Amino acid sequence: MFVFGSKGEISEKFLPLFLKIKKSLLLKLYQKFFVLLFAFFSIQAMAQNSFLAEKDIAIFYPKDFDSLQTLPSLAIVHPLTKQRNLPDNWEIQPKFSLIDGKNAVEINFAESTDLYGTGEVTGSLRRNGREITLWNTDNGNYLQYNGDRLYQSHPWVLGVREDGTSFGIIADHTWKQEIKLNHPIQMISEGPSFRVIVIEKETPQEVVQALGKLTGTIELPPLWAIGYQQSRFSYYPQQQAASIVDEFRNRQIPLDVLWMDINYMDGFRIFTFDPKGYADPKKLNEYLHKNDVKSVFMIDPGVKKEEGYFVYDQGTSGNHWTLNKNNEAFTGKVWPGQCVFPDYTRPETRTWWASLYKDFMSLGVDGVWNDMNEPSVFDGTNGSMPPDNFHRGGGELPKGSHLRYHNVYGMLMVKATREGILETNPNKRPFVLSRSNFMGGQRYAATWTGDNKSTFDYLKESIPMSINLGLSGQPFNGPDIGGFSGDANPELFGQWIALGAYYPFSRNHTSTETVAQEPWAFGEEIEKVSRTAINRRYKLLPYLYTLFREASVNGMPVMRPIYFADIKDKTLREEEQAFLIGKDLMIIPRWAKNVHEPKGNWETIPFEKEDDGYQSIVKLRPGGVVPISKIVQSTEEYSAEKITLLVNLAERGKASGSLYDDEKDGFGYKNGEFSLFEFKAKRVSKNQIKVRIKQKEGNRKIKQQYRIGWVKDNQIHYSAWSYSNNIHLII
Ligand code: NBV
Repeated sequence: MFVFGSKGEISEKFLPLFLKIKKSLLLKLYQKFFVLLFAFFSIQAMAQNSFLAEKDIAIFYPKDFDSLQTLPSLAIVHPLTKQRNLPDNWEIQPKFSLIDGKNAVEINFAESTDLYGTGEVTGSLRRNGREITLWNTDNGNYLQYNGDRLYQSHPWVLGVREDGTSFGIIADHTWKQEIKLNHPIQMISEGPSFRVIVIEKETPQEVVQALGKLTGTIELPPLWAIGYQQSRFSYYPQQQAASIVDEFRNRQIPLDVLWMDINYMDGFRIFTFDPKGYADPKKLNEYLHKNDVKSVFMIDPGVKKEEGYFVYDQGTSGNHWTLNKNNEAFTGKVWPGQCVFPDYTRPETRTWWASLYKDFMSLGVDGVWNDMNEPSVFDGTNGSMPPDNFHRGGGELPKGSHLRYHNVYGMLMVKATREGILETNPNKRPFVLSRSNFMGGQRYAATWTGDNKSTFDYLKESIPMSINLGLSGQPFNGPDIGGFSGDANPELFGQWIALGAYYPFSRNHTSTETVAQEPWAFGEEIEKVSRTAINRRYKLLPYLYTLFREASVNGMPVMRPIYFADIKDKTLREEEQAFLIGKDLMIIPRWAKNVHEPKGNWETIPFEKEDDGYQSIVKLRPGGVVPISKIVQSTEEYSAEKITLLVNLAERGKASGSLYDDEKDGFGYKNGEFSLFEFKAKRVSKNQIKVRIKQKEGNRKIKQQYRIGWVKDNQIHYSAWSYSNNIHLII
């Protein structure tokens, strides 16, 4: 390599040495030998275009693979170097081909396999037969394209075979593509040929964890981001925003976050405030904080094209805009009128974008909501930028067309947003919510499923959507509770909030000019239903936080499909009304009919004495121990110092669970400032159980009181509170 130049000739540096020998014949022979050696290895490399990067992870390269066209991967963060040859019996063998002249891959699989994943798409949980286009699209009410393309792209398929063994397939590129889940599966790109990654494991849970390892997991969110959140397009003026918080506090309905939609801006100019309605955002944030509520403000990517507006001026002088095919800044219409759009593929542009958050965050803003980042362009090609727009790239990213980078526009935006927030508040965990994203984007932002509608169908559909996002690597997601467009009604809202308390991301949001959707907006009965549902979420905080921690460590979704409870039971594979939260709780919405429940004695947790007819049925897995706490009005008040352990013994008389706790925010946990407790319950005699509590990980010590809540035959039997590590209960 060092001796020979690119064509096999001796490099100049070494020539004098060889000339000294003065044996030109020898030289020629020597040269030939290396050329032959080189050719031999090249042929080897061609033949070995697939290999194992890990025991159960195979990589397949097409023959004409040109790494510059698809790499570096924006999804994969784990190194994929060759460890071993692909074994002969490797089952899932992608076949590279051309379909209608497009670069594609075809994958055969056993007929009886159930397919899931493919990210954010409408429709049923089981994806077999679906044809999905990966082209991030602002698709209000999911009406266009039959709901087959939405705001995010996940070139990812999870296959669960009859016996539960599972595989995962990644088409590792960002170009526009189609996934046809037929026999065979076809992944058809509008770009050049691409590599394919295949994961092969014993269970779907292991496949999803491997996906987390390859594409990264969420960063642990601040605890407040797991609380209940209230939003609307838009609370205006800021006094109204403050009064919403007052209502929550006066009515004793827990609340953690209030959201500020675009109307807070001055003429929709990002990073500005409306001088009339939001003249003093700092004061609003202070008021919210005084009431233990955090604020999240919206920032869109479209920058108003207007000289004298500081964001436009800075971006123009920094040359930050995405270019059109004529090499000029692309302009398109969004909320503020004619806009230009940052080219987030440029590292300099990301740094500049991040810097904009400094003054913004210092007003006491707690989190950022990045909307419209597909990007949505009202008068653009199919509602976005034309595919022949041009991104300049930089650093490791090559330059390329919008056809290549469209699907990661939002992802690169939120990467920069997150960095900006972190620079301003280095000791706080950033929280970013993004509408658009790409596989792996869970590393930077949580998501919601965009503009749904206030109808029962959308409520129902939210469950398989959220589950599949979780199965595609994004555990921190949820829809607009109550529905975005159209008017909710008391019945619908009651049902929705009673379910929404269990979404990983639990936020009520509605559009402008729809009926109000705060929990009290539908009368006393539904206010009570809402309070009960939200109270339940706060009771479950210790369990939920533990699940978010798990998601951040190993990529397991928070919301899981019922079939995760028993992967061999084929009757569970299509269940999409009920779902699991973690592995121990099953949530059955009140309207669900003919639910396929997993076998075994799942005990219903009787949370309240009276049944209001709306609350979801929550069942505890036989063998599960779930930590719950008392109701608090905000996570600020929460503490893991007094915990009830709900126990449902498995047939063999045992159960186990865990609890994660830390400072709620900040990065101390990365240095061991956290506690992870393990609970082991055991039947001592027919009427007697004991639970042993042990700190398994972390250096944080807290003084804790526990009690057992033995869930049995629709009742909870409580022990006395105790500071001991061994608690007994006799009933
Ligand atoms: O910013 C306004 C809305 C927002 O409320 C919604 O959540 C986003 O999905 N936004 C879309 C812009 C257009 C809505 C018609």
